Amino acid sequence: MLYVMSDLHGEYEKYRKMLELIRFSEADGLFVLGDVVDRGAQPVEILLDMMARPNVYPIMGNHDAFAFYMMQKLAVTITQENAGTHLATEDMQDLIGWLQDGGSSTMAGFQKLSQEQRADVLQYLEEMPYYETVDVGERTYILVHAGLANFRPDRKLSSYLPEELLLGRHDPDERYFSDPDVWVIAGHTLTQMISGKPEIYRGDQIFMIDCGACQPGGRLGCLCLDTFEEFYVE
Ligand SMILES: [Mn+2]
Repeated sequence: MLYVMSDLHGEYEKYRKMLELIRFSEADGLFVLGDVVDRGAQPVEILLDMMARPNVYPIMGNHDAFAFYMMQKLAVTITQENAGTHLATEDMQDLIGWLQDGGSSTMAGFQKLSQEQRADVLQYLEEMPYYETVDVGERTYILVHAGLANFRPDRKLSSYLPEELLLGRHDPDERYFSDPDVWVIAGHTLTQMISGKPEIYRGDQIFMIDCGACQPGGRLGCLCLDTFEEFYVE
């Protein structure tokens, strides 16, 4: 079976419970549509678990991209020579912004790692693709963190800029592709903002799956692309 979930945001316990709930095995596959890190308590634990599973496929989210950017800076070894200067003023402002946007759990988790683990985590983040496509049955799914901003039917997927895929809101009520078998699956926008409910939102050839795992009243949602069964962890 092939599954999708998104916006885990450090909710390691919910992620583990979900893997149990769907009885995730080596025969299955799971796409995680970004925003693994920040906000919740254990983002780095989730990353390490995903890294150890060859059948979990990450896609970059805006929080993952920014954490990668910041952690690269924080991974610099501080010496007497660079101690006063290795974080420039604008980096310091970025750091404060990141911490205010939930980055402290990611930063704390990263700093507990060995040098070797840090290098592995940075490489894993760096190699996250900005989108994937996958065929299940008759359908082709485009998997992306936020959506396809500035969509045009003739635009190649490879022409979208990172910020269009990571931050661009995808109108969940607009139909994008004339081919009825091409569907988009995205996270990033809370389904509570769309339907008022922490449930996977099924639009016209689109699924929105961020049910707010780290939000009050939210849940972690997971969709099986073979059966369309929905799973939730409170
Ligand atoms: Mn996001």
